[in-house]
Amino acid sequence: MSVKTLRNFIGGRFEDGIRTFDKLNPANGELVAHVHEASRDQVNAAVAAARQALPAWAALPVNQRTDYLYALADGIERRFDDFLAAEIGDTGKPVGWAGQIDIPRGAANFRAFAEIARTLDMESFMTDTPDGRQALNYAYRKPLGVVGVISPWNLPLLLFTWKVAPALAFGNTVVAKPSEVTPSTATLLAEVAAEVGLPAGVFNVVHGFGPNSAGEFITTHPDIDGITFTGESATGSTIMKAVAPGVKPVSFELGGKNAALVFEDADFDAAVAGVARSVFANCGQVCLCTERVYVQRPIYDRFVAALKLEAEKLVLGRPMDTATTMGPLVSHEHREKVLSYLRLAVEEGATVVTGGGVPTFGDERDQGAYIQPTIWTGLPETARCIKEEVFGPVCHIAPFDTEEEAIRLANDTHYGLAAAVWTTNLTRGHRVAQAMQVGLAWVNCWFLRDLRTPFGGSGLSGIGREGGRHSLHFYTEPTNVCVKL
Ligand code: NAD
Ligand code: 6OD
Repeated sequence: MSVKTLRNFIGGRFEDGIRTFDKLNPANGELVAHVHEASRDQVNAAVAAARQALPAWAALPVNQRTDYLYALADGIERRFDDFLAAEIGDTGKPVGWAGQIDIPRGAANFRAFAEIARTLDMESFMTDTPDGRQALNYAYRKPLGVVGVISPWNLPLLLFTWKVAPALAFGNTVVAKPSEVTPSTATLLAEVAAEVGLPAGVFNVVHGFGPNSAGEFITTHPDIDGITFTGESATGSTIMKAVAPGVKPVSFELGGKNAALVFEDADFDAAVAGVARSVFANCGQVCLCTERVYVQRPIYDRFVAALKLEAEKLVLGRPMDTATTMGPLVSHEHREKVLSYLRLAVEEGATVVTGGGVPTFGDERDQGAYIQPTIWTGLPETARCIKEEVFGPVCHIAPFDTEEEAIRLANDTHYGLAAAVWTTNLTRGHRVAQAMQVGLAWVNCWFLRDLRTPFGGSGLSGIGREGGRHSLHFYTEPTNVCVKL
């Protein structure tokens, strides 16, 4: 593949930055792109462009505004192969996953929020007045303003558009920074925005890093009205401090250390397949992945053996090979972090059921960031590998005896993003799902999404919910109008 040059998109024009950095393909170490890092002045210019574009964009009739979102969705689909190649080059994820999840969701996010914006109703109340008459109260929703979007590398297009789409649909303008690790699809989206004639300044893309770079320049900018961020909990904490002086609203989707609970009455084969997916999908780099698996004691040994078989069946292949079921981690740097947990688990007393290191291939994949899918047992619940998010294809499996114990173990974490419960007793399924201290609980499934539902976590996993009408809470501000009749 030819090496790309990725530029910033500011006020409707592509611009070089102050310097470039290299983006490497994690599957083979090859150079993918030279990326232009935005300067502070360029971030300022992007914010100014977004501010200038805001009144006209916010005032557009909703059908006209959302027509642009449908055009963006169509544009992604028109250039599906470009997006697919860009996403795979950036992440090394298998073509099957990226082609079925990442790119289609990029388009679906625009359509979903366009539909929600078109069909919005308005909260209203008839109020009795002290003098025996009535008043009409209604909550008129205005866009928040210029929104800063900062996104991570694990589902780059999906998570970038998950924020950009509602922001635009509800009348905001955007300055967005994709992860420096995965800059390609955001740049393609800027090309599509230019192709469909999105008004200049409505959507701006700046490239760069976090501290002392585009990320920090956005979060500390006085003329940004709110920050929506997906990434690590520690980064969320830094951003909270950065926005505190301006008392800016934030929406945070952060890390997780999610539990899968498998009861003895579960459909065994479905549970094994489902947990294999919730542990190893996208090489374990989904915030919803279940790194803690608790299995009821009567089926524990059989389950460990079956999940080991599933892990060993994964095909660690080239991303463009349709037989590949697990690609590399996103970067060598991230592999170093995951490997440090593989070493730590052994120091903490884990039994390594399978995996535990770096595979060798004897070909160009040895230059990639591949890692073996890994299962541990035998760790104490206090171990760091049980408490901290690894964000790789790893899990620890532990037995439990009672439902109460399973709930206590699952909730014994400072995170609160997601949980998956496997049981054929649906009364138990509802009960346990509702007892989970998380934003999202799945029963007999995992990562099954309906974009109208609330998405987000509590505790270290985030602040607020996005999705469907829930996104209104962050992307709009109501003015209550009270009219005496
Ligand atoms: P990260 O926090 O390192 O980076 C995310 C983004 O923040 C990047 O664009 C980065 O450049 C930027 N950034 C970093 N420091 C910054 C700073 N000081 N100021 C402003 N911006 C800054 O996260 P990551 O490693 O890219 O992503 C993996 C993490 O994201 C995992 O913890 C995962 O659980 C989490 N995640 C959560 C969700 C969710 O919905 N809850 C979804 C996906 C990923
Ligand atoms: O499906 C989504 O809308 C979403 N925000 C997924 C996040 C996955 C985390 O890695």
